[in-house]
Amino acid sequence: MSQSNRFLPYTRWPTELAESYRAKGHWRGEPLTAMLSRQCDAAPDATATAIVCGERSLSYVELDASSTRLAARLARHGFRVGDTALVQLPNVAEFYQVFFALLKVGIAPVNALFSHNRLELASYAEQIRPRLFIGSLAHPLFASGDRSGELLQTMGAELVLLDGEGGALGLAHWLGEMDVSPTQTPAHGPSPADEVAFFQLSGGSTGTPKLIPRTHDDYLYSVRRSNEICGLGPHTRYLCALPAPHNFPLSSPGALGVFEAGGTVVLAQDPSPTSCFPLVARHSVNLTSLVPPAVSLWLQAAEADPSVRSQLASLTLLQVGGAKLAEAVARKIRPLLGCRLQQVFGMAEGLVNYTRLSDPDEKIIHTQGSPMSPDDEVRILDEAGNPVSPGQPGALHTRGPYTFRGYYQSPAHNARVFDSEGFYCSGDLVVQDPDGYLTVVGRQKDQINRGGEKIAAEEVENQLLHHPAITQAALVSMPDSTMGEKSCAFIVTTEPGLKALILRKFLRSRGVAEFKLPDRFEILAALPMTAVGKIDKKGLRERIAHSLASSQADSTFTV
Ligand code: OOB
Repeated sequence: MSQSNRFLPYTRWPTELAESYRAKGHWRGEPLTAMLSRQCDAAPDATATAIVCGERSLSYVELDASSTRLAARLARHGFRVGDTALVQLPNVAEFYQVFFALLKVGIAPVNALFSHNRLELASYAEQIRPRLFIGSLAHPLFASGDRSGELLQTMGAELVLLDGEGGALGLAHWLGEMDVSPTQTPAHGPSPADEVAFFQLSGGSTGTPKLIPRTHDDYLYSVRRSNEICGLGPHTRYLCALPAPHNFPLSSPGALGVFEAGGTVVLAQDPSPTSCFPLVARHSVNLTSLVPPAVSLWLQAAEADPSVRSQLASLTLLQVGGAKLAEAVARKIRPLLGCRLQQVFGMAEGLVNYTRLSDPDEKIIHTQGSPMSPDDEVRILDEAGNPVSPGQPGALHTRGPYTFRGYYQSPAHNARVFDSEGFYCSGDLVVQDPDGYLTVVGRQKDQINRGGEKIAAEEVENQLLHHPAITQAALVSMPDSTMGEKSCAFIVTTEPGLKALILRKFLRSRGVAEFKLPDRFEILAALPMTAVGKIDKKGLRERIAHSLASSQADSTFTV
């Protein structure tokens, strides 16, 4: 097979737009791995720390060399450009070592979140048919180290490397020192800059989690532009407390922004104050990104014990995104945490909006920022597809130099979410102010945003319908003071005594991730329908919101 046939298929930008993005210098024909070589070439003996992970720290030279060793071993093993990998690692240095190694060979990974379970991994594997799986013994699915499990068998990967395992199939061995110089090993990637570098994960609104092909060109541009807006440099000490593969902590500007700028990424296991505050203090962290529920926890901790605030003295900028930040919470950030706020409204599909560092406080508190690129095109449309009047809410449609043009191998879904001009409809309802700043006011897509973690209603409904006693199911959001939204499953059942506990156990047994388990169940005799015969989810949302507000829990609640 010729080399060019091995590139992964993806929906390309039309030639004219692609050329204009090149002409403007957005797309530079550089692979994402260039950020490492740049740091190492600039200072070949550099001992500057790229990553701090627990008691370990990795210099740029070590990060580059270890990823080259893994890449060389994979290439020797027969891996090459156009292969795919499924990776699931927690917030550890190995996540980045593996990411760069795969890019160096030209293997495109799907980086599953650590909270993902059997169902998500199986679905990703089915879509990309990975030749390689890299997981962790720290995950319950692989804790036993037993490689004969059904998931690994059905995944069909030729090579399975586990972090935490000793021996020849342990990830540590593949990253470790080599007997030959990596340069003596067979030539390998990376793939050309306008080909797929890796897949981002869609928050999803359909039954199957969708994959987003991201090219080197588009992703690196988003990182560089994010760095300009957020002011990253070698001085940046970034705390990565959200799941490392997520688009926000990976590229907005996230860890890749830090590597591009020559700063330091400090890894946290989770965004709780107990994990993060000591790390901020110990490593003089000056930047981090959080989802709103984590911000609330930080504020509570600072309010409860003002002395912990001294631990945050080095923090100058807190980015908040992933879900809507309540104004009241936003106002407390500067007085209680002593740092500035930046709102970030982004999506794994592309478009990222930032409030700017120089914006007046009111703009930062009230809006979710404006598109980062002058070449982001945004249209706000009413239900008939016409532009709304200024200041009116409408559906966000966008295209641009780092917004994808199609989910991986999903023609039917793509036909629904892209218009004829290639604008992607994000499913968000927004208002745009005269300066182009967006405020998120609602959502069209059938998704629950549980404090930044996205749940596709249809996926959970399909799983519930596998239960023999459930005849109908509808998952909707319900308001929650800490998470913003939680999920409520309305079900119709032939077994009136069915308990929430049993249903959650059932979903878990089917491999549904913990964060997708409905927070509440309600049994109804029948689901309400709209005039056109669809389940009336708006009605269900109002019903649960009303019951919660009046605290008159309906006797049909099974929780
Ligand atoms: C980020 O990416 P995803 O792919 O997990 O989720 C995207 C969706 C958006 O379409 C929107 O519905 C929601 O999450 N969202 C926000 C928001 N940021 C994201 N809703 C309200 N306010 C915000 N600030 O969540 C993501 C990707 C890159 C940077 C930041 C967030």
